[in-house]
Amino acid sequence: THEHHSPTAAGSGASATAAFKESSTRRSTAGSSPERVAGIVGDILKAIDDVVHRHDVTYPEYQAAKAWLMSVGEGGEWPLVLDVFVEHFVEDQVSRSQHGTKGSIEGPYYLPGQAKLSAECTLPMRPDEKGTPLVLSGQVRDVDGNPLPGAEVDIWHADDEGYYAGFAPHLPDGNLRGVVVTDDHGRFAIRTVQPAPYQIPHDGPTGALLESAGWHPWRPAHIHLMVRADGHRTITTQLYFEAGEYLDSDVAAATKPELVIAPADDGAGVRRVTYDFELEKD
Ligand code: MBD
Ligand code: FE
Repeated sequence: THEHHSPTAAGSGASATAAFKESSTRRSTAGSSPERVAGIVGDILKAIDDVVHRHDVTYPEYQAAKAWLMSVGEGGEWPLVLDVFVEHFVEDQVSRSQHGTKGSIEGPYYLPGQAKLSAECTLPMRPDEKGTPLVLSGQVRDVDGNPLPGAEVDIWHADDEGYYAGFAPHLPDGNLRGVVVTDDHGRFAIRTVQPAPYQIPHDGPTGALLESAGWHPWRPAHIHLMVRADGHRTITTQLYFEAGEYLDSDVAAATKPELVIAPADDGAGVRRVTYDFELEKD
């Protein structure tokens, strides 16, 4: 195990909470009318009512749920709980009206303002960064096939031990994160290392829930991306690895067959793969 430098749920949760609150684009209200709020919240409460009746929920169970919800807040685990258990429902709904590359959830560990990198680049990493070298290359295009030069491929992923920079105290800021700008042909080639499967922090209330329900805490190895181009709808997505462990049992239910890549060894110990992104106009 790597417990000697494992970030605690409370530690990474506090960082994720702070990062979310700092992001100016999320501070704006959703702009929903009172009718819409009443409709949505009213239906959530009705759904809870339905569950209470169907499962004949008892007072001790209600009190346990109440205590758990309070501990999630106290432990700073709301970003984790919501992004693991709820975000995929919203992403699925939104993606029904989105053309081009399939999206996936953002999760709790995006950090804006990373180093801008040229189209052919190596992600910032430690000199002794562990993990199989991986080169992800491709092209960003609009849905009509026109290349998008100057598009941004904002990429972040866990290291070979499954930890994210900014959410694990032993990692340097910006490690395995970057904003890659596509060249005149909309192309990019990013050298990095293969991420490991990710175990969500399980020493806090989220872990206690997983344990109580008999669910495992793993996400398959994945690379997060946010692909932006002027005048186009940003795609937030993730790429997964063929035959990867937990592909079919992602605790965050965020995999899609279209997002599974199959890097091949180039004979020199580097795994290479191509993935193109298609953005629709906004
Ligand atoms: C992650 O790395 C992640 O992608 C999600 C969705 C939840 C927790 C950790
Ligand atoms: Fe992740």
